[in-house]
Amino acid sequence: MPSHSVVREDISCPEQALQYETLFTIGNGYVGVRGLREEQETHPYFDSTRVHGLFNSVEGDLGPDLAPAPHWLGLTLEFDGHRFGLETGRLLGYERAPEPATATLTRRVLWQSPSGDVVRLEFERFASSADPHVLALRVTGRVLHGAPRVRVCGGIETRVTLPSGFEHWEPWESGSAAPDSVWVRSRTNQSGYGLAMTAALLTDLNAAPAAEADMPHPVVEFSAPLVTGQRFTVTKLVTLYTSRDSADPLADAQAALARARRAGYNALYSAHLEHWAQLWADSDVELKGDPFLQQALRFCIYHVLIAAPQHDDDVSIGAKTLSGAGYRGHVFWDTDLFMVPLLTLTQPHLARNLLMYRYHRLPGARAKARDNGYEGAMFPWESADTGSEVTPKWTPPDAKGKRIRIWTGELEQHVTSDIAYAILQYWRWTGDDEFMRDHGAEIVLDGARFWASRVEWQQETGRYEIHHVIGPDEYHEDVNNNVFTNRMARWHLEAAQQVWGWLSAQHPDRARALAGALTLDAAAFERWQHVIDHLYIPFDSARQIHIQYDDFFDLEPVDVLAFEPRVASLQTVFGFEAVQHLRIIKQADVVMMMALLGEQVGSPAVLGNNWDTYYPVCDHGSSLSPAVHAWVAARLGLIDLAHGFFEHAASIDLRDNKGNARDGIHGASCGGLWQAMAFGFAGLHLTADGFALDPHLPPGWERLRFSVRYHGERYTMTIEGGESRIERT
Ligand code: IFM
Repeated sequence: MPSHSVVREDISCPEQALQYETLFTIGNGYVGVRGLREEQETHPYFDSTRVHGLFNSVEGDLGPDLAPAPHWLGLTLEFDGHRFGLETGRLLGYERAPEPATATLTRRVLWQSPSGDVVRLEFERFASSADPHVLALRVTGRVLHGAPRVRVCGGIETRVTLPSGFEHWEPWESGSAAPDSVWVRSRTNQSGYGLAMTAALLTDLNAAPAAEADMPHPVVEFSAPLVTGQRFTVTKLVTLYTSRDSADPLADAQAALARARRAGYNALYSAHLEHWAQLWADSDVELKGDPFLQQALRFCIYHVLIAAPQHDDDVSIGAKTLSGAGYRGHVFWDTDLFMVPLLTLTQPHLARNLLMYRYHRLPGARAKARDNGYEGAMFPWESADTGSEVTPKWTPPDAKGKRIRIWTGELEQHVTSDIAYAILQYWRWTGDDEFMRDHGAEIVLDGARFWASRVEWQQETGRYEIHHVIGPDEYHEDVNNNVFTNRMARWHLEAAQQVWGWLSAQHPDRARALAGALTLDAAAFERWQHVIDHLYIPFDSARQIHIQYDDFFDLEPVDVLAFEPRVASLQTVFGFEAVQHLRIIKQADVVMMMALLGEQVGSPAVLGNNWDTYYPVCDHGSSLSPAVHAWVAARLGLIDLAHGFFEHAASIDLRDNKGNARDGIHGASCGGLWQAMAFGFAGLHLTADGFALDPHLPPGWERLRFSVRYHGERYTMTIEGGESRIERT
C-alpha cells in the first residue's frame, strides 16, 4: 500500500501543537487517541484518549461531555540521567507523520543528550483495529555514540481533564498484577460508566521492571546499561474495557493484556495491518493529477474510518469524531448526512451501526416530540447517550462574562428528516430490506408522524407552514418557512409513503404491528397526503428562485466577497447580533437542499438561479459548507468554482483554515469531501435499475478511481481521459 501521508509535523511552530495532536489522532472505532508526544509532561488538559459512549454530566456544566479516558501514551526515556525531550539536548533529526494507510503514527528522532550521547529513536503507535481493546506503542532505539545507561518509565496518567475543567471520574483505584504492569479503574461520577485500563512495559533489554501502583500515576520503570551500536526496543501494551462492553472491565482488560503479551507486538500489528488493508480495499480513492487533493481525500476517509464504531450499534460519531473536545462528543446531522453516506457506499456494515444508534434513541425522540406537543419522533439537534436533547442552552461565558443563548436545541428541527434521508439512501444502495423492515421503517414512519403534527395550517392562505425554526443557516434564528426544513419535511412524508407501501406489501405482519404501535390509519395517511399537497415551499415565481425563508430578502445586503481574504467568519466580524439582520448565510442551506434533492428541487434554470443567488452570500462560517458547494457546483458544471470549494474543504483541518482544528477533526467536512468527489465530480447517482456516473473532472485530474458497494457487490469506477468505466471487482 503506498503511503497516504499528507502532513508532517513542523516543530518550529509550537502554537500549532494542538492542531497536530488532532491531525495525528489514531483510532479504531472504539477509542480515539490524540497525537500527544510520549515524553510530554505538561499539557493544557491531557485529554488524549476518548472512548465512544462514555457521556457524563457534571453539575454546573453546560451538558453531558464525553469523559476523557486516562492518558496512556506517557513514556519517559532518560540517558545517563538526561531526559529525552524536544527541549533538552540537541535535535539532530526529527520527523513525525501519521500514516492513514496503516492507521499508525510514527516518529523518527535523532537526539544528542546534553552529555553527548547520540541515540536514534523510532516511535510507532496504533490502536488495534483487529482487537479494539488493545493499544500499542513501541520505541526502537539505537545508540550511535556513547554508552549511556537508559532508564525507562511509563504508566497510566489518571489526572485527565477537559478544557472545561470539570472532573468526570470517581477517585481512581490502581494496582499491579505483575512487576511490569499496572492497572487503574474508576467510574464516571454521574452516569456511572466503569472503565478499566492496564499497561505493561516490555523490553528486550536485560532489565528488571518494577511497578509502582501509586495514584494518581501508576508506573512501571526499569533501567539497563547500553553500549555503542546497541539496538533495543521498549513496548507499551495497553488494554481498555468499559462497563458498556463488559460486566467486569478490569478482569477483561487483564485477560486482554495477557492475550496481547502472548501474541506480541509484531503479531498484534500484523493483524491490525490486515484489517486496514481490507478497509482501504473498499474505501480508497485514487486521484491522479493533484497530490494534495489525493492525500487530503485519504486523510479525510481515514478520519471517518477510525471514528466509525465497528462492533457497537449503540454509539455514534460526534461532530469532532473522537479526536478532540469540540462539541463535547455530541452527535449532530453531521453524522447522518455527511459521514454516513461515505460508509453506506463503502463500508455498509459501519453505516448500519450508525443508523441503529438512531433506532435505539427512538424513545428519546418520542419524548422530545411529546414534550413539545407533537406526535411521533422528533430527534434532538444534539444527541449523546440517552437520546434526549443535549444542546447546551448557553455558550460558556466570554472574557467579559457574556453568554449567548443557543436556540438550536429548540429550533433546529430538520435533523429528523436528515436521519430519514440517510436511511433511505442506505436502503437504496445496500438493498438491506431486513434493516428497513425491522428498524429503518419505524424511524421513517414515526418521523413522518412528527412532521404531520408539526406543520401549521394557515386558514388565509390554505396551506401548511412551519414557523419558528432554524435552518442549516444558523445565522438567522427563529425564522418561518425555512425552505430546506419545509422541503425536506415534504420529502420525508413522501419517503414515508413509499416505505409504508413497500412494508405493507412485502411484510404485512410488521406493517400491522407498526400501524398499531404508531396509530397509522387511514386518517393519518390522508393527513400525510394533504400536507404533501399543501406544504408551503417558499418560491419567488417572478425570479424563479427558492426563498431561503420568509423575509430573507428584507435583510440588509452585504458584499461578502469584499471581505476576502479572511479566516474569521463574518459572524465574528459583525458580531452575533448584527449578523442576524444581514443577508449573509452561514452555510449551504438552499444549496444543501439542491445537493440532497437535485432535480427534484426544480428545473435546471431554477437550480442555476438558486446557485447564483445564494452562493455569493455564503460565509462558509461552518466547515460543512465548502464541500457541499463543491458537490453542487460540480453538478451544475461550474468546475472551476467546484474545484476551489473542494480545495477549501480539503484544507479545513490540514491547513486549519477555520482556526479551530485543535478542537478536533471536522468529521462532516471529511465525509462531505468524499461526497463532493463521488456525487459531485464523478456524478455518481442511483437510477431505476442501479447506478451510473456523469463525470465532470477538473482539468489536471488525470484519473479518478474509487469503489462502492451496491446491493452487496463491490464495483470500481474509473474515470480517465474523458471516459468512464464501472467494473465489478
Ligand atoms: O452541525 C453543525 C452545524 O450545521 C453548524 N454548526 C456546527 C455543527 C456541528 O458541526
